[in-house]
Amino acid sequence: MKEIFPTIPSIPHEGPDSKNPLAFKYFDPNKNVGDKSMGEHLRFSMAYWHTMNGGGTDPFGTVTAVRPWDGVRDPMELARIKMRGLFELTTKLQIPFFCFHDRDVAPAGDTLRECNRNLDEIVSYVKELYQDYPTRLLWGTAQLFWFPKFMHGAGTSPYPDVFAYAAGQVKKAMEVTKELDGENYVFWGGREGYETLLNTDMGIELDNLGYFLRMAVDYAKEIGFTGQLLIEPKPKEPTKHQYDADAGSIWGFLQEYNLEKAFKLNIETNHATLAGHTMQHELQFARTKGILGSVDANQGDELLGWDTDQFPTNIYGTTAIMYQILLNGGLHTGGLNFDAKVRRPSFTVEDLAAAHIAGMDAFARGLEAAQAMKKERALSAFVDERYAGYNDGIGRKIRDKQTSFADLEAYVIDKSDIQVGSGKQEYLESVVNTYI
Ligand code: XLS
Ligand code: NI
Ligand code: NI
Repeated sequence: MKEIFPTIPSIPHEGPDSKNPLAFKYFDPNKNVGDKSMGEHLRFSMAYWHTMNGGGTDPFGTVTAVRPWDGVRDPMELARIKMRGLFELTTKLQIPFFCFHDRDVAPAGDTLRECNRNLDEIVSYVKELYQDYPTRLLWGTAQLFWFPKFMHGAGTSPYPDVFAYAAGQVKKAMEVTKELDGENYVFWGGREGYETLLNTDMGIELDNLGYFLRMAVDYAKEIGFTGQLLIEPKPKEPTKHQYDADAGSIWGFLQEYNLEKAFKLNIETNHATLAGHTMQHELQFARTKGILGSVDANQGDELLGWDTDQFPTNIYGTTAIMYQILLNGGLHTGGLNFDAKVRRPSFTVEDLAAAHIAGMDAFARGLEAAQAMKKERALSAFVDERYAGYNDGIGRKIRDKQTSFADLEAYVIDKSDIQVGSGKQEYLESVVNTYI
């Protein structure tokens, strides 16, 4: 079969001294890190929408990317070439998974029935590609934000015809995800929010969104889809405000609609930044509540207030992410999906490969640093010590919820020696630096 990316070789591991841009310096899937191999820890995934469809456009300029399929006009032929391109590129990069939105991979039609027909054709093609390549589906999702009908939202649209269309579209996307053995299914509510409260009934919108997700849970059961359902938080962009703003707001929402057992979160670094949180905060919150499911691996620019979706190359960041993931006992069916795009001036196919390599190497280093930090209890020993007062005495009673305000008053009323310790923030920051 003729290669689609003949200039991209199978990427070798050459070690940190290599100057070859198309080689791994740190990522080595067979290397043992703790009780698992690096490949088992780092379940990387390629995002179809960025890597196959991204052209480098921005509000000020047209496509810059040069791609092997430039000039192919027939939309179904184009869809097939790009899909085969994805399988070839992921295999060469040793990326085991991919993710897609329904409308990324096959052209839309005038009706949902026509969209479904085009999608079915590509899904059978993916099944053929499964015979020749090892790449598999981490998650599928429905694209409920591009077309004009979704301008007011999908599950939160004021218009029932749009709500129904979105339900039909998600139904099909879930069927397809199951057919391709997808390990998870993602909901990202791009337009599930509002532009202005002057025209918005928040009560109807939130209730409808809760009901929409309830029907999705029921349908997953009905068709026997056993993958994990995930919600991806993001506070804004494209809308002014999105209801799934951050991990904390989703946790409250899930509990109100009795959905907290059915969903976990797919947490994206750049979305945490937009929410005014660190990625560690989002991951630690989700982990603490038992809903850390998967990660969209990218990074934002601290100086820019939008979703720049850059490849994750900041080792301090990947270390923090991998530390939380290790404390979570891994991501289970989840993975590290590069929801990231090359910069507009990085227009060559070599840039696509180099960008993924850069992200994979940064995560390899983050994993090793985090594993050492965890093993040597560099932070956890201090944290355990900090809360040790709750292990016995009055602290134990508080943890066991065996006190009243009157008991606690009696305990402290004559105490003159109330002691606290230092938080040692700067010291702990220096400890983390010794692992990076
Ligand atoms: C957009 C989101 C999107 C989801 C999938 O900001 O990150 O790409 O991951 O719909
Ligand atoms: Ni994402
Ligand atoms: Ni994003």
